[in-house]
Amino acid sequence: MRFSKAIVRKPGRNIVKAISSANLGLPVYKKAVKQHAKYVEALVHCGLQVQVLDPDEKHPDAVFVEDPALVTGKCAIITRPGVSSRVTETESMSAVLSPCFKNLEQIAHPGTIEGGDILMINDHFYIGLSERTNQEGADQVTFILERYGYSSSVIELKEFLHLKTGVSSIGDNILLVSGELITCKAFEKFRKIIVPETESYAANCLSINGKVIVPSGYPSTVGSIQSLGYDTVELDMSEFRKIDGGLSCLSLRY
Ligand code: CIR
Repeated sequence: MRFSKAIVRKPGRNIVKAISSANLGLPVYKKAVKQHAKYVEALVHCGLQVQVLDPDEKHPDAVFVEDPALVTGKCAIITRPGVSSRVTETESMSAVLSPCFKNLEQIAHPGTIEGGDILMINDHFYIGLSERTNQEGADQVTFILERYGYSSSVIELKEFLHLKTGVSSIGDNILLVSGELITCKAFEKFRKIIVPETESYAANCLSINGKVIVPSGYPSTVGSIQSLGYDTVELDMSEFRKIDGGLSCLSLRY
C-alpha cells in the first residue's frame, strides 16, 4: 500500500516516566526531541504529509501513537491499550482521527489490543496475542476488519512486548523476523531476513513507499536489506529504545 499521510506526537518531558523493561537508563528529553524531529524528516523524505501533535504531558508513553489506534485504507479503529497508564490515550487519538476517517470504530471492554500488535500486509492483518492484546480484543478487531473486506489471523507471543517488536514487512513478500518469530508458522510463506539476536531491535523497521527506515547501529540487518536493492534511511533511535519503542511505534501511517 502506498502511504500519503502520517500522524506523530512530539515527546513530552514526561518521557522519563515511560514504561521500560530495557535496562538502558532513562531517556534524555532533549535528545528524544531531536531524534523525533529527524524521524519526522525521514517520513517527509518518504513522501508523507506529516501531522505533528503536541506532547501529551498526562501520558508518558503517548509519543508511541501507533498503539492507541489502527489505521487502514478503509477505516480507523480506536484500540483499548492493555496497560492502565495508556488506556486514556485513546481519547485524544479519537479526536485527532475523527476528521480524517469517515469510518471510525472502537474496541470495547473487556477487549484489549494495541496497534503494535497488528501487522498489516496487503489486505491481511496479523494480530499478536501478548500481555497487551487479549483474545477478545483480537476478536473485536477481526470482526470489524471483516466488515471492511479485510482478513486477519492471530499469532501467540511468548516473549516480545508486541508482534511488531519482532517482525516487519518490507514489501515484495519479504519480512524481517527475529527471536520467537523466526520459526512462526504463519510466516512460512514469506521470504525472510533473519535478524540476529544481537541486532533484534532492528527487526522493527518501517517500509514506506519503497524506502526502508531502519535504526542506526545494526550493520548486518541494514546490509541484508540493502543487498535486496532497497534504499535505506538510518535513524538514531537510542532514546526510544530505552523505553521499549521502535520505529513503527512512533507513527500512524495511511
Ligand atoms: C509501552 O510499554 O507501552 C511503551 N513504553 C513502548 C510502546 C512501544 N510501542 C510499540 O511497539 N508499538
